[in-house]
Amino acid sequence: MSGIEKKDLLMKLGLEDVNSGVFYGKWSPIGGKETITSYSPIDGKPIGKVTMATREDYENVMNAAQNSFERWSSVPAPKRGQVVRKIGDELRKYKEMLGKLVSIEVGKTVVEGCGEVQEMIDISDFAVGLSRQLYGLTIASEREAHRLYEQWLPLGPIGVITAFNFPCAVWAWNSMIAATVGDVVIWKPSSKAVLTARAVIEIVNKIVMDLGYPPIFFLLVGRGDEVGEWISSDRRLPLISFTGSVPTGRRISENVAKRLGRTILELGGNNAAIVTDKADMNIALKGVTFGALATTGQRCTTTRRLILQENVYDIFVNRLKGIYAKAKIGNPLEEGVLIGPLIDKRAYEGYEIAIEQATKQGGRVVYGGERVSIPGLEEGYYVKPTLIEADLGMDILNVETFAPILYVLKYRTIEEAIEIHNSVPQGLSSAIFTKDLREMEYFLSHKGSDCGIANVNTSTAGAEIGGAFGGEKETGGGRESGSDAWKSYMRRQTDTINYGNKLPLAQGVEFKV
Ligand code: UN1
Repeated sequence: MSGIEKKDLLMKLGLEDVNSGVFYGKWSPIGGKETITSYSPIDGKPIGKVTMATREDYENVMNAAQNSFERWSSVPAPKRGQVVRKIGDELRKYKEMLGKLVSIEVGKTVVEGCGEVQEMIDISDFAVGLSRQLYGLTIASEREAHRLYEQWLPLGPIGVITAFNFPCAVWAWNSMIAATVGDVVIWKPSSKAVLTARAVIEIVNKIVMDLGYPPIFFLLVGRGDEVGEWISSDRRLPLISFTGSVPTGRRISENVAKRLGRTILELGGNNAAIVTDKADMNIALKGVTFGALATTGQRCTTTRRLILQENVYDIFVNRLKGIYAKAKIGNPLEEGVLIGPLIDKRAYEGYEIAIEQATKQGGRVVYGGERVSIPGLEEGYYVKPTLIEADLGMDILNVETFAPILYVLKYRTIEEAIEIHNSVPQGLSSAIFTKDLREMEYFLSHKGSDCGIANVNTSTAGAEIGGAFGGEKETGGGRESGSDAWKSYMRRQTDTINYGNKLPLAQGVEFKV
C-alpha cells in the first residue's frame, strides 16, 4: 500500500496526526498531553499519535459513564437491540476500511483484518436476537401462594481491557453484549492498537448519539500500569473483562478481587492439536497450518503444540515442512501473503529466546528459526514459521510465546496423547484430528481435553462467535461472546412474591410471635 493510500484511509477514518485518546461523549481536548505513537509493524513507521488519559480525563469518563448508565439501562432491551442492529449495519459499511486499518496497525493480513470486523458484525447480529431473549427462570415455590423467579438486571458501567492481536473483535464481543443487556462500556485498548480503537469508538458512538441516546462506549487510552490500575481498582466498575497475558491478568484479577468485584479473564493459551493415525491427513495439515500460522502465531487460539501419533509422525512433519516452505511471508496488505510481521521488536526477542531455550532443552529446529528481511520493509520483524521437534518435560512447552513456533511431540496411545495435551498450565483451545469415533469421544469426554474449547477435525483457532469463548486453568475461566455469556454482564436477582394472606416460612420453620 502506498503512503498516499495509507494517508487517505487514515483521513477517511478521522485519524489525523495527533488524536484524542479519550472519549466521554466528546473527545477530550488534546493540548499538552502525553501521547502514544502507533507504529505499523509492517514497516516500523509511525502512523499516528493518540493522547493518553490524565486522571482528570478518567474522572470525566467515569462521571459520563455513570450518567449514561442511568439512562441507557432504562431503555427497554429490544430497543437497545435496535441500536445494536444499526451499529452492525454501520460496521458492514466500514468492513474493508477498518479491516485494512487493523492490518496496517497490527500486521495481520487484510483478509484476517476484514474477518475480524466480520466478527464484530456477527456478534452485533447475535446481540440483536439476544435483546429479545433476556429471560429468567420461574421456579416452583415450596410455599403456598408464592411465586419464585429470577430476573437479570443491568450491572453498571463495565471496564474492558483488550490486547493488540484482536484490536476490535474482542472489544465487540464484550461491548455488543454489554450494551444490549443495558451496561455501558469503558474501553482501555492495547497501546499498540490505539488508532483502531479510536476509529471504532467514533463509528459506533455516532450511531448511538444520532439516535438520541447518550454515549455508551467510552475510551481511555493510556499505559496499562496506570489506566489499567485505575480501572481495575475502581469500585464504580462492577465488572472488568480483561484479555491479555497471565501475569497481567493475575494483577488485574488481584486488584478486582481486593474490592470483591467481578472479572472475565481471557488469558494465555498453549493450544495443542492431536493428529492420530486415523486422521484425514489433508484436513489435519490444513487445520494445523491455519492454527499455527494465522495472525503470525499471535492468536490466543494459535496451535503451539502438535501431538502426532508415531505412525504418522515422519510423513506429517515432512508434509508440514513443505507447506511452511511455500507459505508466503511479507507485506500483509499484499494479496497471497499468509504471514505478516510480528507486532514489534519485543515480540521478535520473545521468538528468539523461545527458540534458544527450546534448543538448550534438547529441542531440534527442523524448519525456520530465523528472521526474514523483506525488501523495503527492513524495519519490520518478519520471521520464518518454525517447527521444533520437542521431548516431553521440556520447560518451554509450558510457555505461551506469541510467535509462529510449533513444538512437535510424538505419542503412541490416545491416553498418552491426552496426558501430553493436558500437561500445560493453560487451557484455552484444543483439537483432535481423527475419523475414529472412539478417539473423538474420548477427547471430548471428562477424561479428554481440559480446555474451554475442544474441536474435532478443525483448527484450535478460528472460533465462531455463537459459542462461549474462553478457557480453564491459567486461561482464567472467563467466557465471552455467544451462548449464555451475557449472564456475566448482568446481575441476577432471585425474587419471592407472597400473594397469599398468610406468611408461611421456608423449610417449614415456625416463628411464633
Ligand atoms: C484471541 O486471540 O484473543 O478463535 C481471539 C479465534 C478468533 C478469536 C481469537 N475468532 O481464533
